Amino acid sequence: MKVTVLVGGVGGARFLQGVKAAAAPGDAIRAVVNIGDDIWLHGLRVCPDLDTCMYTLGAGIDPERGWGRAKETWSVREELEAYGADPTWFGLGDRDVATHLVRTRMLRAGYPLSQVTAALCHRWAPGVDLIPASDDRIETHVVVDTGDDPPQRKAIHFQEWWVRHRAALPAHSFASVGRDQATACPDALAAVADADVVLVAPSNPVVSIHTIVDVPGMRPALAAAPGRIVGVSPIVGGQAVRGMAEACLAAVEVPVSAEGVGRWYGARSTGGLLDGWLVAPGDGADVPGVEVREVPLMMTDPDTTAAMVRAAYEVAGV
Ligand code: GDP
Ligand code: FO1
Ligand code: CA
Repeated sequence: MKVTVLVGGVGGARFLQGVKAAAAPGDAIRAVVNIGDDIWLHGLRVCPDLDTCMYTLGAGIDPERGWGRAKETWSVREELEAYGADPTWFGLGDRDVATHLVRTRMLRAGYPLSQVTAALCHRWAPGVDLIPASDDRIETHVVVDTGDDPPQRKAIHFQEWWVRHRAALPAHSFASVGRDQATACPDALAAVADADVVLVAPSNPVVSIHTIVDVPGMRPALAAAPGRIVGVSPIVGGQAVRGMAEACLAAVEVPVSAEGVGRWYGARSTGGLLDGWLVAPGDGADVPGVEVREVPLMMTDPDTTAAMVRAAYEVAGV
């Protein structure tokens, strides 16, 4: 069986562990990964969601933080701070820096991000083909108030909003900078076009999943996908299981509920994304045109997550 999964960072990576645990020998697992969080820092290209997936599946992740490398040290960060080199609010660990050095060198040599990612994955052997949603540069920016009088607005990089301000600055909207000039990665389109089933991980609906679906070329590919598309809610009991997704949903005026997110994704039969939608027990959602099923959605370990994945396969009929 060929399964393709749309994923962001931590939620996506943990879901992929379940997809791997549910796989039969010979199954092909491909992940289309969000690149909207990517950022140039200190001359290095940093791709947090790709790296979170790569390190998690390659057993190199720091499990407490959920991002970056285990057994990390921070000499580079301390030295950069000593120089007063901005931004000091985003920390690159010493081990992690090696990844960004290799990536940046290959990008500068002209390799597309998808090939660079494949080369980095050669070391980590994640067991999943990690495909960036685009080989082009697309970066999420967030429109916020400056706090000045009279009121003014400005757009800041997603990482500045998320990490520096911990999503506490009210967001008015999100913009995918570079999106209009970008095209979907050909491997991502192929992964959707020949999948037996497409899964939408319980990733951040706004800054992970929507950012992927919004890449030019992705929406028509998903609309035409021969396999059924089944999503998993990241909202359980009316709140995000982890992180600050509520602040993102507020900006796009989507209710923080499994039903709210399901309706926002919409039914594929009416121009939306989904054929099926998994919600947690008790979260019963009415999403017109979508088959909704209640199953436990806590990704406590890969085997528990695998049960969730099998339920998605049942809904998909594979
Ligand atoms: P990020 O890029 O690191 O923010 O990670 P993702 O976008 O891939 O996923 C973030 C989302 O994962 C959050 O909105 C959480 O609600 C969701 N999430 C994390 N753990 C779980 C879990 O165990 N179950 C479910 N259903 N969602 C989860
Ligand atoms: N998150 C933080 O809260 N603080 C950091 O200093 C930080 C550094 C960092 C470096 C590499 C990387 O791959 C991820 C990093 N993250 C950090 C996580 C990341 O900024 C966000 O959680 C995601 O982009 C949201 O998905
Ligand atoms: Ca992310």
